[in-house]
Amino acid sequence: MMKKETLSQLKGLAAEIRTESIEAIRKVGSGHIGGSLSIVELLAVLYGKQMTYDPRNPEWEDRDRLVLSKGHAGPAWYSALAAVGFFDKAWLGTLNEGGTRLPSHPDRTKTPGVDATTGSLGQGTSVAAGIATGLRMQNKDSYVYLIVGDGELNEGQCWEAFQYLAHFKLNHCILIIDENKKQLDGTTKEILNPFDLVEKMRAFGFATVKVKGDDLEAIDQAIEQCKAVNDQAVCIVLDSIKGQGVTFFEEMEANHSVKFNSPEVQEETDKALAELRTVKGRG
Ligand SMILES: Cc1ncc(C[n+]2csc(CCOP(=O)(O)OP(=O)(O)O)c2C)c(N)n1
Ligand SMILES: [Mg+2]
Repeated sequence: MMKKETLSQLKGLAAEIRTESIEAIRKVGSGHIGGSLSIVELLAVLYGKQMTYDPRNPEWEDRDRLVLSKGHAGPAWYSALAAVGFFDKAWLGTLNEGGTRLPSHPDRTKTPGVDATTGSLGQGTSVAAGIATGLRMQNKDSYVYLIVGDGELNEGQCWEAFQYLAHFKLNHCILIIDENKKQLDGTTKEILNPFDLVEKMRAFGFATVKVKGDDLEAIDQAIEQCKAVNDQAVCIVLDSIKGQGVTFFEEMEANHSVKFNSPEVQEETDKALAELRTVKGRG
């Protein structure tokens, strides 16, 4: 069981990441709300509890790494990085502007705390496998967390990287598949059925657990479980909701990229932000 105080801190961090993601995307006028919000609780557990890092020294060689292979969820990652002090929160208001340090998709040359440039789906899986290999060759205990979208699994490159991770038992690469059941223009089931991802990953050689994407304690426990495995690759299937945590976005059919151009969207967003402000424990 997680301490009450820790859980409350993580809830607060999640509320902050969710709020900042929505505000940053709204300021740009449109953006990837659905896939950003589905990983908010995961990011809160990673940056609020599980990951080892030093925001004042983002290049610290003993840090854990994160590869956000579904790079279009960059706004959520930036909101998490700002919340824990990698850079000034004011940067979030420059999302995707000309000359920004926070481009819509992550760029490792621009943003403190970003270890891999992503956005072209599939590619982050190989980058993470490479980082995990490098860490093992250097006898480091650091972890690399690899976040992949369920629609992203349409990319064959993912399966090549997974087979490699499984063969070399690279258990310090913790693979998390964000199973929010939707991709760009529909459900994964109707576009290219992924079938049962837990069975599939097990068949691929991974020790696999499935957890609810909004359950902070369960996510934390799943990561602990992964860390206890030492002779097999590891995978968490995150049973999440696209647009997670804001009913209006969860229920919106086309919630991959949302335009903030109608009074209804603006009003509903204001309501959601007001509700999020009531969450205790925010930094
Ligand atoms: C190689 C490549 N093809 C297409 C795209 C355009 N694209 C961006 S997001 C996306 C859908 C991804 O779906 P999923 O992985 O399920 O993301 P999520 O539901 O988490 O937003 C697509 C097709 C891309 N970024 N890269
Ligand atoms: Mg998806």
